Amino acid sequence: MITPPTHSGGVSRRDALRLLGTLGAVVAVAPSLSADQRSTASGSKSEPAMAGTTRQPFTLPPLGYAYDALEPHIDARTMEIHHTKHHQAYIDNANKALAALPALQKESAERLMSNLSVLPDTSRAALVNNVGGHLNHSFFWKLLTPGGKAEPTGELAAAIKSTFGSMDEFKKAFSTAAASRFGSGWAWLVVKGGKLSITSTPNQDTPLSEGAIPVVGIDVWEHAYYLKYQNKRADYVQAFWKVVNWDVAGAAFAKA
Ligand code: MN3
Repeated sequence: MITPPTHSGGVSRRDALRLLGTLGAVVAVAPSLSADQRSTASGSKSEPAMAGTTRQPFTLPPLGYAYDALEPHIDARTMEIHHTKHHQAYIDNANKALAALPALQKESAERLMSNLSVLPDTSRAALVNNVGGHLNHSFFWKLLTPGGKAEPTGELAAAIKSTFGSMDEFKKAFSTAAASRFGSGWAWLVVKGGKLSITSTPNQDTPLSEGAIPVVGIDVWEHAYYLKYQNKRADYVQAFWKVVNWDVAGAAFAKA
């Protein structure tokens, strides 16, 4: 069992499940968490890398670097449209869907995506697409950086080596997952069951919904690369390795 990554501050898995059970019954105020616990659970202190502006209403997080900062690997126009149009649209649609669901409005994006069974059937698809889209992109921006380290260090480096044999073998397997995800989606390095593994998800599904915690993720929707790379997704995936923020990945791994 993996504790969902939002529960960084004294909220047990059991409390979280009890809370979500209550939400499932559509009670506006969850009695099992104090206000303090709740703010810690979705708060800004010691958040995992996937957290960010995940409290509602969701807002567009700043990139933390200029749109052209990842050139020539990811071009400025793609970054600007991806951030201000695509990510913003997920946010707007997520907030719109949640406006009709007051019982869920205090929940972080991570918690909603970690517990899909509490979402109403009629809204689940919209929430997975749009809350998931917000969460995935918030993580993705943090995972990119101009001029980062070429490779991970420390515990993540050791875990990659022991799991995949070498950094090269890891990159090869991850790139294959990214290339072979049919249509739109993501490829991921995750921690699941205490172990590193590579997976991919369709659309904006997040590994959190499968009990896995993202460490590295790449957006392989065409909107992420088409202006520069057109049909050459593999070239985009190769370029991605030049701009990975291994410090962020390492912190996500340490947290998981
Ligand atoms: Mn995208």
